[in-house]
Amino acid sequence: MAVQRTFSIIKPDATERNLTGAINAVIEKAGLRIVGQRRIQMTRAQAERFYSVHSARPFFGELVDFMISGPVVVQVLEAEDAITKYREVMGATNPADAADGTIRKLFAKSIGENSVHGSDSAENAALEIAQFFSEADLTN
Ligand code: RTP
Ligand code: MG
Repeated sequence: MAVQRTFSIIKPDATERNLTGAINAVIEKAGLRIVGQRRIQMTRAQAERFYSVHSARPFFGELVDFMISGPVVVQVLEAEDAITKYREVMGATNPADAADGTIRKLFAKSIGENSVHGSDSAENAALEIAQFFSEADLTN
């Protein structure tokens, strides 16, 4: 597997509790390099576009409201097999199901307020990175 990039968001429940550094420590310890990072307040339009795949789900409105409830940190992570590796480091969507040592087990509050996002495929990683970063913002 070649070196790959994935897109990550540190969500509002985590920025609110000053957990950016603690989460980045877990990310870097796992061998993922943070090659781009920015703290932003997402607009409703940005959050709706970002999670448009879930627009028909019952939790969509709640999810968008949550994602704009405070600042987020958008980031690009690079490693060999980064997409799968970061999904493992994040842990299961519901922290009650997440393995010990994962970010969601350590920090998530609930299935909705679960501290981080990570891309689920190479195609989505490319689309998500392009929504928030230009190539010139990224350096390893
Ligand atoms: P993400 O996209 O944020 O990395 O999370 P994921 O792949 O583990 O989970 P996904 O199924 O894509 O869901 C996206 C986000 O929606 C919220 N959610 N709430 N209330 C609920 O039942 C529910 N289910 C999902 C979570 O914030 C989840 O991360
Ligand atoms: Mg997802």
